[in-house]
Amino acid sequence: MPSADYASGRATYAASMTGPAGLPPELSRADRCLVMGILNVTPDSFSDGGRFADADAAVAHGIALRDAGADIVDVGGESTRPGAERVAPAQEVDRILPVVAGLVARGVPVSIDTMRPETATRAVAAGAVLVNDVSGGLADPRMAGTVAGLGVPYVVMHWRAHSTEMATWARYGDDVVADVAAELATAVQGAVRAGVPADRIVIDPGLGFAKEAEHNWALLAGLDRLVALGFPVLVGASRKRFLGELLATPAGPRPVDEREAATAAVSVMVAAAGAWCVRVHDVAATRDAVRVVAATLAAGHDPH
Ligand code: PMM
Repeated sequence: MPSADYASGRATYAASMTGPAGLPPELSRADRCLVMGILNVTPDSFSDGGRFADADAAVAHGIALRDAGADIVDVGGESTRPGAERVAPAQEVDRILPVVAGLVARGVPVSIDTMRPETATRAVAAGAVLVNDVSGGLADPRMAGTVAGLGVPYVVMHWRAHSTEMATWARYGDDVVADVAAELATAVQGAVRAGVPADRIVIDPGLGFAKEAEHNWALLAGLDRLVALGFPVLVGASRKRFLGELLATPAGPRPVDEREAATAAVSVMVAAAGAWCVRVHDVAATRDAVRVVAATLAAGHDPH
């Protein structure tokens, strides 16, 4: 575990941060946690919904994310906020395709955030280099096989149910980390059986998805146990509700756009625990944060 044992930890740390096989060389670095910028091309995402629904505005924002330090920009056309209804498949493709193509044309590495094989296929054909499936293959049984055929890395997130009903699924035993790890292992096995090479798989605890605040905190506290599963780990905490609840005042939860310092704090913790990548809205703060972690861990390497 790399977080506390700085003196002997650097090699382990670098190894745990090694990304999935199959990424372009510029994303295959292992000297710090990578930063994934969030680009929701949706009218209804909880934090940035509606702001980038127009393709030109979305492409401009994706370029701004890259310029602010994002290693990769995650384009999504379907909101997964709690309670969200599903978008029609054709509409999802219509939303993401011009944005993926526009960013790829400008040299921005793009991942596609989708549960649908058709959307993944179209996005990869347009140049996306990674498929980020919040359902970990559970929403569509064809997804893992499709990603296997596309030959790109696959993010398998912990997920139990669609947004309209996920709140009722936020029930775990005494050890939520063990439960999530076991369900992730099952999802990973499904992906491997469908043909995705194990070394192309990334796992993600799915903070906020069928999880109450206490579950999210426990997963952050136990992130080293997920890292120890041996797959690159992606974490998405950015601006999520549990941060707003933590920082609430009598007036209510901390507003969504005032959760950046808390988000950067999470980025520090998970980078120190060996996460491969963090998925955030405010790229600049987290980019600085992961560099601080990397410099600290690198300095701890010198034996005296
Ligand atoms: N969270 C959201 C969407 N996509 N993908 C991954 N891999 N991990 C996450 O935690 C995740 C995700 C929801 O947040 P958003 O509405 O800000 O995109």
